[in-house]
Amino acid sequence: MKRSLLLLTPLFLFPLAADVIRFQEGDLRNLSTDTLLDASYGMDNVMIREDQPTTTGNGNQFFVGREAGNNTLRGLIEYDISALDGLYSSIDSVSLILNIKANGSGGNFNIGLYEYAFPVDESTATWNSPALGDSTPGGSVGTLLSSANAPGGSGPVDVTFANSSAFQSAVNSALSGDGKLRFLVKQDSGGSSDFRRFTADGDGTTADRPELLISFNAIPEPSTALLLISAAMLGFFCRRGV
Ligand SMILES: [Ca+2]
Ligand SMILES: [Ca+2]
Repeated sequence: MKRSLLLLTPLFLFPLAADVIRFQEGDLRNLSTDTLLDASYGMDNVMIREDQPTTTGNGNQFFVGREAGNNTLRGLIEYDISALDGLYSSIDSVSLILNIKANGSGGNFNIGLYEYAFPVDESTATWNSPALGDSTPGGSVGTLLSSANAPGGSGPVDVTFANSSAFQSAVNSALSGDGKLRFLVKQDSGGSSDFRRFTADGDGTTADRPELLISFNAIPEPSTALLLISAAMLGFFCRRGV
């Protein structure tokens, strides 16, 4: 074995554990160490609705689905994930958890989490003008990142949009771009009067607000790297019988 390969062996034998950061309005946190990183972290989360096309639905809930009259209800979300800059070497997995704690309408149906390519401003977004540069009523729907079943009935219940390769790609694109990860949330099955009431980032209970979880492989600390290299060198010399 070449010496350079032998030196690297311990890095593969003992991969560093992934860290998890949770992005949530009012609570940016390293979950692996339970360290609060920013208590004033802000995200954008807003409802746009077809029956009120010029109204900004920036409250404590956002509805997704369709209401009586077949009017569509959607959510827009934007997270700034640039806190990962300088911390991560690669993205391990990503998921989004939305909470329901109030009755919606109808039985189970599927909800899609889609990539959204325009800057979300929760204080101005409307059905007719969802974002700067996007003049498509209801928002331009991007790549499907993840799907979830939204159960009928009352909450509280969490709806999880699980990891996918497209979801991870969106995270990597955001990190190599402006650091913003943006979603459009919409109904993908069900009837014309089925909708869910999701807890929005404006809710009074921080823990119920939308949570973005990103698991990442950290850049090794210099001391850790030094330790691994020392261990590798020790192994090398032991094998040589020096
Ligand atoms: Ca906000
Ligand atoms: Ca909001």
